[in-house]
Amino acid sequence: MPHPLVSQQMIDTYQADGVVLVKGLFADHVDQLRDGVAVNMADPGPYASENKKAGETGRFFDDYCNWTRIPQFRDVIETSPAAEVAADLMQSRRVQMFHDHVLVKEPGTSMATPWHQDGPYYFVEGQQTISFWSPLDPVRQATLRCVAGSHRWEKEVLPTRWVSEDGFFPDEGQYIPVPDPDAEGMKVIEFEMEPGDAVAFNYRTLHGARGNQSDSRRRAFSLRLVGDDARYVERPGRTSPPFPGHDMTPGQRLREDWFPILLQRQAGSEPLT
Ligand SMILES: O=C(O)CCC(=O)C(=O)O
Repeated sequence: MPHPLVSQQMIDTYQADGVVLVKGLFADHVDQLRDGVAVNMADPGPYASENKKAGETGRFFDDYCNWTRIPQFRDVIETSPAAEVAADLMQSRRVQMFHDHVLVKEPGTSMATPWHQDGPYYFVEGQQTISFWSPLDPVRQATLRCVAGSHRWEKEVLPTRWVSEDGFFPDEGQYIPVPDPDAEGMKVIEFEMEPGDAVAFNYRTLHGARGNQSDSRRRAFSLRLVGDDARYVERPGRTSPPFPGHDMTPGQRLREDWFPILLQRQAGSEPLT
């Protein structure tokens, strides 16, 4: 049986569309996550950035890979139902930590999060991947937007730098150009969400978000996990996140001392649907 937050229909939707809403995934952890975001913003890590193009208003802060130093994040990762839900949606026996990401758009932030797939920035290959994007404030217009079925596209979308819009890697040949899903009539899935709800999406799902023109903050916590078929893959340059000194080789599972196993279901104990 899947976790009570998950239905068979959600599993089917996740597999077919690469995106599904998980109502209340972090509902019991909203205050803890807000505290963690406050700690993170007061004491940013080495990868923190302020995403601002010339002429943009507001503040768009993001930072990642802080769960080992921010106890609130570690506790949520270890005690919330995220790993169980991830196993069900990915149809994976194993769930392994990848990293956390905080994205805050203060009121009046004009900058949109550009359309992108996360996969091409990462050194991870595989279809059993999942990112949980959870707002810590109610979201309407500044919610996450995902293109249904894009996780099955044959070629990856060109990864770019969010502010300069330059290609992220020197070699751009192997990617398709960044589409404009609204103009191109693609099926864009988005939800009005309450704090602690989560959008689950595959690393290859094309997604983006509008700026935050509302008068309240839009704090979001993202948790990235991987499943059975995830393997280390070499990219044409430094990945994001980079994890310097990781020492992994192509085809290897992610090293468990850096990316701990959060859940391992025994064969036969949890019938796959
Ligand atoms: O919060 C946002 O604006 C974008 C989030 C995102 O791109 C992600 O979580 O991968």
